[in-house]
Amino acid sequence: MPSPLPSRPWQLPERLVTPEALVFGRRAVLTGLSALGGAALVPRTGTGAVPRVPIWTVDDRKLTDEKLATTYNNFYEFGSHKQIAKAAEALKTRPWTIRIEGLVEREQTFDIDDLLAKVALEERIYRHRCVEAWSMVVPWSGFPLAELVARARPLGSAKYLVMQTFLDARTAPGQRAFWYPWPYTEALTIAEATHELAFLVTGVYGKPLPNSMGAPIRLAVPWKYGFKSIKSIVAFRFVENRPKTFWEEIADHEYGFWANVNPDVPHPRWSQRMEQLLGESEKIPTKIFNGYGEWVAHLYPDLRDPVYFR
Ligand SMILES: Nc1nc2c(c(=O)[nH]1)N[C@H]1C(S)=C(S)[C@@H](COP(=O)(O)O)O[C@H]1N2
Ligand SMILES: [Mo]
Repeated sequence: MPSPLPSRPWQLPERLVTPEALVFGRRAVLTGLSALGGAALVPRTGTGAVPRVPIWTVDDRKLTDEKLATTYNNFYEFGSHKQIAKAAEALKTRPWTIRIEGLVEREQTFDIDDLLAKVALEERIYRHRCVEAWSMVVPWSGFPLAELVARARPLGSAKYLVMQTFLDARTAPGQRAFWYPWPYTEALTIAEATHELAFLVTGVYGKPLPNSMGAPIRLAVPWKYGFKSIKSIVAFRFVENRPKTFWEEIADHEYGFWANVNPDVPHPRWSQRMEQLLGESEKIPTKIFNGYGEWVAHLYPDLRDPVYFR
């Protein structure tokens, strides 16, 4: 379970100091450490149980209140405002088919539950920083995107991984807005997609992922602005050339491909220096790569080039 990289300040157990940890983490950690190789288990989505011993955590911010995180959302398929949780309940998340396409040894289509039966789920507490300057800290559960990439067996010619959200304007009224380039599409380089922080999420707060947060499976790439963390994914396509993503199609000068968090590179319409944690009154300073620079900066050849931060 512990991962191979050395020295991570956010790694448990010593540094989990938020009050919520008493409820969410520390008890589980103590139980997990005291016996049976991390046996603090809670029942969870898909198959089996998730050890509630986060491999990654956040030690300088409190967990965001569950109710807030699950009801203040961006999910344009259900409306271009934050109160989409109710509308998103219309999405049917079972059965759910996932396609693996493009430059792979063999294209495949499978049911999400078949996939979940094969992967080990784990919990990770990550920061999330929306490009709009609000943020949260949430305990995701899921498995590394690298695991899916490995199972997909991409060809050497694959340079990017493109992900797409479902397309169904009957259930998702936002998709009737014809001026948006549906379906929502995001992409990462293969190096980013196989970075150990890139995480496929199937649960949050120890429960199955609510529709509002992108059930049944969404991405979490915590060093990038939130719009990269695509929700309700139905397809993973390996390609050679960089695709245009949903937000790039709409406004590439505002929402670029790289979108790495950087307080020093303002959005064309607002500063990125500070952020509003959901539920907090004070704004706090935004960190480069959202606090994950030590682990991801090497992915970008020239950190002075602002292109990586748009
Ligand atoms: N399919 C899809 N994925 C999406 C979005 C969206 O509108 N549609 N919004 C993105 C944005 S801008 C953010 S900040 C996060 C919000 O995740 P949350 O609602 O779970 O906080 O989802 C991202 N993923
Ligand atoms: Mo966002």
